[in-house]
Amino acid sequence: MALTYNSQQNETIAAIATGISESGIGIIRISGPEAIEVGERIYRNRKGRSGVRSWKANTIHFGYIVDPRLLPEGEAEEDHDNFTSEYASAIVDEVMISIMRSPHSYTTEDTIEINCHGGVYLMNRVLQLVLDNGCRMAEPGEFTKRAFLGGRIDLSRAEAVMDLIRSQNEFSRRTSLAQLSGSVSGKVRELREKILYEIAFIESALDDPENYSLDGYPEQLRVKCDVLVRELNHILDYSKSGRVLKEGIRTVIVGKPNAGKSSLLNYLSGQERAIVTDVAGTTRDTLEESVKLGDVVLNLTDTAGIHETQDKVEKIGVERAKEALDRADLILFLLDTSAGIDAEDREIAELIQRKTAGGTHCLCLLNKSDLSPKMTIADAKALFTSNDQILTGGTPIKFLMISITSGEGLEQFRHQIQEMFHTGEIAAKNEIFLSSLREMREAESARDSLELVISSIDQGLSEDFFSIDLMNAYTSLGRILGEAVEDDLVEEIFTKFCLGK
Ligand SMILES: Nc1nc2c(ncn2[C@@H]2O[C@H](COP(=O)(O)OP(=O)(O)OP(=O)(O)O)[C@@H](O)[C@H]2O)c(=O)[nH]1
Ligand SMILES: [Mg+2]
Repeated sequence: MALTYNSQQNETIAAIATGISESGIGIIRISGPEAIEVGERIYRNRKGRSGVRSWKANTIHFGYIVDPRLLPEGEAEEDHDNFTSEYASAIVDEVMISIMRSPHSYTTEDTIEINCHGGVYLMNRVLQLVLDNGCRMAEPGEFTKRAFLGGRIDLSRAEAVMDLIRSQNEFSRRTSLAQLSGSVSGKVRELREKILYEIAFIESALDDPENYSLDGYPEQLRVKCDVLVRELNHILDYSKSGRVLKEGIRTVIVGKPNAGKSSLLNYLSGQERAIVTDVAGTTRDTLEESVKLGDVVLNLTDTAGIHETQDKVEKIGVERAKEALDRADLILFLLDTSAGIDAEDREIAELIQRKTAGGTHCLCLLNKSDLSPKMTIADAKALFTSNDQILTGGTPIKFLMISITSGEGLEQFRHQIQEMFHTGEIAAKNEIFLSSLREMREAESARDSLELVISSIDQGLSEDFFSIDLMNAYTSLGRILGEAVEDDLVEEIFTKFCLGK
């Protein structure tokens, strides 16, 4: 591992490890080489003795936090029969203190945890005493950073700790726990080992051609790289769905004026959130609302109908609609079947195709099926197939007849979304996926490097070309685990942690 302990590691740090609120109990955590000394200075038992230094690891002790400045010198050396009444003014709180000794603690350093009474004032007072007696305030995430630097957890698990603390629903709690247990790390390690084996094989063969033959090797390597690329793509696919489950699907409703966009938003949110009228151009600004749909949350944006307009306010609305379209994971494209397809629909379809070509999902909803329809699903499909080359490689668009008024097709609509993001699948299957964008970027770059190996093989290039890209793939995957990462990346990740963790 490229990282080693730096000077900062020699400092002892402290922070309130529980939330700062009017709770029944709060924990102050102290970690580092001076932790036990700090405890020695500010802890006294019923008889007024300290003795933290002699405590066994993993034990917990009742006693008092005292302000040593208010006690006479040497008082801790002897028993006091009435310590609590005699020195009442020096006692700050009645506590339980636990001790963990290096390397058997979360940070791998000596650690003291003071369980004091909760309450903002009291906890801050105890913390201040701790800081006055030999340590400094911990930075956000610094305890977990030390756990990582001490080699106790890898980066993937460190990030899982942060996610776990922040998790807001059952799914995200479960996946963070899975990541914490090392399932992601395990998979990434497995892929890395396979790559390393190939690097080692090529190196050996180049060094010692008599014992290792490269005859027929490129073909074998190609098959192996193919499998690795597929595995990484699979993980990436699920990772995107996983993010969607955790954070919700950024969904934009687009369509020309009067198609029924606001009606759809109201239907999904179960309330009259947006104004609906038969006047084209009712919605002039974007409007947001989160709704739960089975397993997933849709972060919906209703937009102003996209069309050519001279109206100043409407123009801004149309611009905003286009911006929302750019950011979306899912586009709900509404067509008004009672009106028939026109130039405005074509213009929107073109904007959408650019997005689906880049992997954005799109569901085309042919609304108002209760009225006499002037278009079919085939007509709607024709909006897109006119421009075949953009479609290649993109996400296929799905089509559905619905009526918000009569409810036709709305059940299928819900189903379709779950299917598109295969959310039911991952929630049920305990699939492995990368939960942070950082990890996904690294996995993508590993996949790209492996694809370069394949193309070098196809071009008949020599073996040393393979090694370079294999090494890059190996390094990228290593970064997911935090091996050989630059210091500032570590800095960036850990400052995202909550204080005291
Ligand atoms: N018959 C019928 N009418 C519908 C349906 N969905 C929406 N409408 C009506 O269509 C009109 C326009 O609906 P909105 O939801 O305001 O349409 P919009 O796309 O938000 O329109 P703008 O905000 O102007 O861009 C309203 O009168 C709705 O009641 C449907 O499924 N069937
Ligand atoms: Mg509207």
